[in-house]
Amino acid sequence: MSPAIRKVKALGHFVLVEWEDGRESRYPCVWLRDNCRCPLCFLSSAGARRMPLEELDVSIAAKEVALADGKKISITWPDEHASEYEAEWLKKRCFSEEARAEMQADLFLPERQYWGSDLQLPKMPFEEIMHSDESAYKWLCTLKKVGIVLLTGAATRQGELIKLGHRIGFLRLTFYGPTWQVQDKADANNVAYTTGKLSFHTDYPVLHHPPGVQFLHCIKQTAAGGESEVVDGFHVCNKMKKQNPEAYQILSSTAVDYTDVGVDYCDFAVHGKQRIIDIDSRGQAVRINYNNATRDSVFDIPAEKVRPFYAALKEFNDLLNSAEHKFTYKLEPGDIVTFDNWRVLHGRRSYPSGSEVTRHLEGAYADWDVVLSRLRLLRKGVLKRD
Ligand code: OGA
Ligand code: NM2
Ligand code: ZN
Ligand code: ZN
Repeated sequence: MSPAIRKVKALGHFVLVEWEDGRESRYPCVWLRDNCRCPLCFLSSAGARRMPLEELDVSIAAKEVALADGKKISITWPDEHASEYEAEWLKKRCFSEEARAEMQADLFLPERQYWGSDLQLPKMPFEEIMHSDESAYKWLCTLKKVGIVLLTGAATRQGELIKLGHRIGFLRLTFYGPTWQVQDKADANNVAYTTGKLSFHTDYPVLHHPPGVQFLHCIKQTAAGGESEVVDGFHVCNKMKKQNPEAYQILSSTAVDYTDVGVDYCDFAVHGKQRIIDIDSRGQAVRINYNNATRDSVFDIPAEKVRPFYAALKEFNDLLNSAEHKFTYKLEPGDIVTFDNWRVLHGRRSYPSGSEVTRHLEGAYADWDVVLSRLRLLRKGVLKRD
């Protein structure tokens, strides 16, 4: 699969590589010099650049280029510094639009499978993903693509999420602790710790880097009520952008104040600002930051913009709750729902309150950086590639 080079030549501020299949790639000289892999310029044990930008001449051009056996090119620079680049390494870094798109897809797995009430909730045995790398890889791929996977058959005691954390690397600590207990509590420091209904929300939008992934492990489930609801926030955003572009614009540009003050793992006074819908440069939703419970009464926008904002939020909220978009299920003891907290909004139906605990979930967070890191390492092992 490693590609061979037929010809190489210097042309102004570029080096042109012609591949065996006749295709051509153009590499800017400044980029080549910056990415010299020699031990002076590059610390291979860290996979990191040693050469500081101060030493880089942005107008540099190759003095001499040569091909070594089709698998490598060598470049001599005006100061006689010599660099070598392997064909495979160059191929992956080709600057053509197609090659860049392919590399980015490989790195960040942007593929999405949108869903509504028709969701076929992906399920996998907990023990299987804990022991098999292939299963764990499949779990994380599905989590990224679909946004939700149900793990089944975990023990019905606290501590299973700590184990799941070790499986990926580590969990994300927050003010609610390394893991947290969702149950009815006296003087609850969060609406989640009551028996009340939780409307569709993402967790922790008060944090400036909200947790990317959430785990909820059902230890005990109430007989009546307590059902779970989920909705694909990105799918709903696509709909809303079409249906009401002005409202979408308001939600994707207005910074909303969030607040969370209390005591749990330690005391906290957290304030943050987030747009309800975070978008990329192409206007595509990349993160939903919406929890109506922690949305602050402080609202930093001009008075005349307030009502249009509420109208837009109401429209978004209505779309989230539409029967066509939401999926309802009920967690059973031993289930662990794992979902993309940047994409999937979740809620719960209320359940009867009483003197004893009838429902108990243990929850935990992880960051997408950690989860995707594990996914890439598992992929390397499973597909036997770099
Ligand atoms: C939460 C939450 C869901 C549930 O704790 O943030 O959404 O089913 N819980 O209790
Ligand atoms: N809990 C479940 O944004 C939030 O307050 C989400 C967080 C309490 C850890 C709830
Ligand atoms: Zn070098
Ligand atoms: Zn929640």
